[in-house]
Amino acid sequence: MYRLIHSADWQMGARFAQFGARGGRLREARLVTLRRALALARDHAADAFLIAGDLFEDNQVDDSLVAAVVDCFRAHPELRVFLLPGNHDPYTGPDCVWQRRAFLAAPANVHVFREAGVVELGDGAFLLASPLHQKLSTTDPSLKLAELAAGLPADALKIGLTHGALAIEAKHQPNDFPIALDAASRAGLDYLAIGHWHNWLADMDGGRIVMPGTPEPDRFANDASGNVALVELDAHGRPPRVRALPVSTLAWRSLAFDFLSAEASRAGLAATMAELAPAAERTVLRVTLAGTASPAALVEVRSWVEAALAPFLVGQLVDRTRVALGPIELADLRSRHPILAQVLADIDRLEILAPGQLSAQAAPASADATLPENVPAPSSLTLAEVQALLAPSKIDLTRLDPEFFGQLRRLLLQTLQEVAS
Ligand SMILES: [Mn+2]
Repeated sequence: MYRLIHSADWQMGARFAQFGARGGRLREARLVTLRRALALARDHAADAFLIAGDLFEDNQVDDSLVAAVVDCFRAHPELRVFLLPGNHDPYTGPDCVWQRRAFLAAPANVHVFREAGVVELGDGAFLLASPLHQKLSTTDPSLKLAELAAGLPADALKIGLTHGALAIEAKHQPNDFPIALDAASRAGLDYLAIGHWHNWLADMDGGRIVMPGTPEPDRFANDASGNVALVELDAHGRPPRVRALPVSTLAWRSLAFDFLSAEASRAGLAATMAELAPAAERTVLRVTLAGTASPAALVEVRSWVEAALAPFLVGQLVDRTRVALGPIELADLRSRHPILAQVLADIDRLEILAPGQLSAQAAPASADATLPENVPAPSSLTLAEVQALLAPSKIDLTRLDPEFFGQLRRLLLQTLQEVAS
């Protein structure tokens, strides 16, 4: 029997720019995960450790990171490690990551497939690899494996290794290295280890094509990532036994606070965050604020959420609220800052006129309805007036989304508070 660990899409060096300086913590976690996966390979007495492309985020990653990754492999001399250049880290010649000093001086257990080729694994088993040499191509990289397989004994156990999108109708780009859905059986392979997509996918071509997904989650939406595949192969022609082994270091969680039900939101959020607290150092947590809030309520909730996020490895606050003044605040603003009040009313009108938001047409009158009678209601802009106003600055009304209007209101009200204090 031949036993291997198959992984892909580590994307070491991924920047996670959306988390600013804290992105470094996510990069470090990936090395921890790689060490864990290698230790699992040892514990399961695997004969080989395959990385089916995109070990690195790109060919420009730091030398120190490349050295740290090679050191992970060096710590397991008992394990044969086979690395395949993918579309993120294609083998493109002297300047690519695979030609760095750390790889040119790599230990004997590390094998990089710079070109397509076959390695004899022993016991009549062969590993056939088709690496990528560019970032995009309409050619199926598994065709190369069929060519290589044709030169091997028909009854030999054959394991393929390549990288690309599964050619599922309407689910892939034509230039994304489309791999035929029968690529393994077509080439006479007993197992085809591929990488590219980030969720676990193991039911193609009679279970002979496996995409293990990224071993470390990289977005809030990934629901089937965080694994490597443990694969057991008995003999040529026998179906592989494949099992997902969880290896991820970090968990990504996304929570919400809605001002529509502020009290229930706060209680629910507090309870969930308390549940997550013991694993705070291993959790990437996003809290999205939604609904309509007064400036004072928003400041209070923001500071509460920010404090609650502090213990987490990465805490991200996404503010999608709409700032609204209550009747008394609005009346006060109109008497003391009539021009600003008019600007805010114009922003409300603009948002209503922005296409896609016409359903809110009826909404704006509500604030005015509760106004004291002695406060004059602002006049409303017409669509023609708005278009005439925006035309000279070439602003396209359709490009102004709710987030833009939210930021605009916050900025104005913030400035007002700063000026007032
Ligand atoms: Mn890829």
